[in-house]
Amino acid sequence: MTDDPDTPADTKLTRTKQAWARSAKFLTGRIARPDNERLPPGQHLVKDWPVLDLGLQPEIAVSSWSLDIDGLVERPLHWRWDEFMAQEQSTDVSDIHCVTTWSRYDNRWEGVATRTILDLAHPKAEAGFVVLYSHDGYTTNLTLADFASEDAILAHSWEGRPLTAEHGGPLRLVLPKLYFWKSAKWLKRIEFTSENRPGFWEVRGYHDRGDPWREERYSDD
Ligand SMILES: Nc1nc2c(c(=O)[nH]1)N[C@H]1C(S)=C(S)[C@@H](COP(=O)(O)O)O[C@H]1N2
Ligand SMILES: [Mo]
Repeated sequence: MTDDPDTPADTKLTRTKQAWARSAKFLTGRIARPDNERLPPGQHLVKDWPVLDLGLQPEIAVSSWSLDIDGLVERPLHWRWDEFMAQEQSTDVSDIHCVTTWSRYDNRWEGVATRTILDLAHPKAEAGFVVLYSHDGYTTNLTLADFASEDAILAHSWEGRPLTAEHGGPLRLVLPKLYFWKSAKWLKRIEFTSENRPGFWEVRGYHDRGDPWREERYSDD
């Protein structure tokens, strides 16, 4: 495994989650039929909102915040906070499904839709994948198609309030149709690539895609 040396991978929770991947914990073998229920197989509902991270929660002031959108795009973008906030705003209400088996319904997010980003940055024809980079050293990978999901949003607010630092503020991705590890907190860079580049959890036994309805928790090997 090759990592950024300062990626804080060796916390107790990180070790536990790697062990879960090795033992395929939580796999129920039930695949939900589409639309037959709201809760994906093997999940349970929570009312609070758990915090999951690598053991470190960076505090990023909006005054020093910026976002880079680069790689295989016609128009690379570099936004300071007020430039980001000046982009077309969207709202979406969605459910969270975390691979550690909790789900939380009806979260109202505000931010900039990933489709708005795609319209502005214009990925090149060869761009089939996206890598997200975060301030804590975390990365995660997506296909361009998943990144472009209609309800995917770069969120700065939850339930009408700015996202707290523990939940990834100032800015995180929210991609409701995949397990929540794909929704990078403390987002700083979005890179478009021609090849798939597995991220932090994807190189530690977690599934490349992570569809909760198909229970794509772990990779097969
Ligand atoms: N930058 C960063 N993003 C991250 C993580 C992380 O450790 N660092 N953890 C992921 C995981 S495993 C989950 S379940 C969700 C947790 O988000 P929450 O703490 O807001 O519930 O963030 C995801 N995004
Ligand atoms: Mo998670």
